[in-house]
Amino acid sequence: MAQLPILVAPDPRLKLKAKPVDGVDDALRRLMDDMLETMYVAPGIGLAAPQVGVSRRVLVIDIAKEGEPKAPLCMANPELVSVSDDDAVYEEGCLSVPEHYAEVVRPARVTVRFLDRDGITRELDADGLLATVVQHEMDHLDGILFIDHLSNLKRNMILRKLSKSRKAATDPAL
Ligand code: GNR
Ligand code: NI
Repeated sequence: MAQLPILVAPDPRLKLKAKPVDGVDDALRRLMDDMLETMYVAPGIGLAAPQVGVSRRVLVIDIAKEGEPKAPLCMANPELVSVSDDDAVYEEGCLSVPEHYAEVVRPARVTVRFLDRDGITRELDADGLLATVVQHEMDHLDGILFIDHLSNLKRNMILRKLSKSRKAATDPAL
């Protein structure tokens, strides 16, 4: 397995709409495994392929807490089959928006259909944190970040800080 570099906003590659995969082959399984390792090391509870520069509809999730057995979920070509009418609010963060957190409103429950690591079509009913993370990761596949759910003022404030800290890292004179 290998760790992959995670892109940080504002990076134009995070804004692209990712393409579906044709199916799950060994190369795609390797990508899923590398994404899981990258996510566990970060650490994070989800990761979408566009965050590692791969514009394909692939994501991984593990919301198991520290000390609990790992519970990795791999999804290719995920689609929302249904969403609840009622909403839930969670404080979200993103590995591509480091050190910024904000409350985001999303449907409280979703049903998602996807290809698993073996290429088998599955459906998953998610609520609570899992429902939020599934939607957060699926947003990445459409070039949407959690900050796109905030007011323009909050989003621009965060993006300005991120480009400043990138410039400072590239050129300490700034
Ligand atoms: O690690 C992550 N934590 C998190 C917390 C609340 C809502 C969503 C997330 S996903 C995030 C990892 C990430 O950036 N996935 O794209
Ligand atoms: Ni994210």
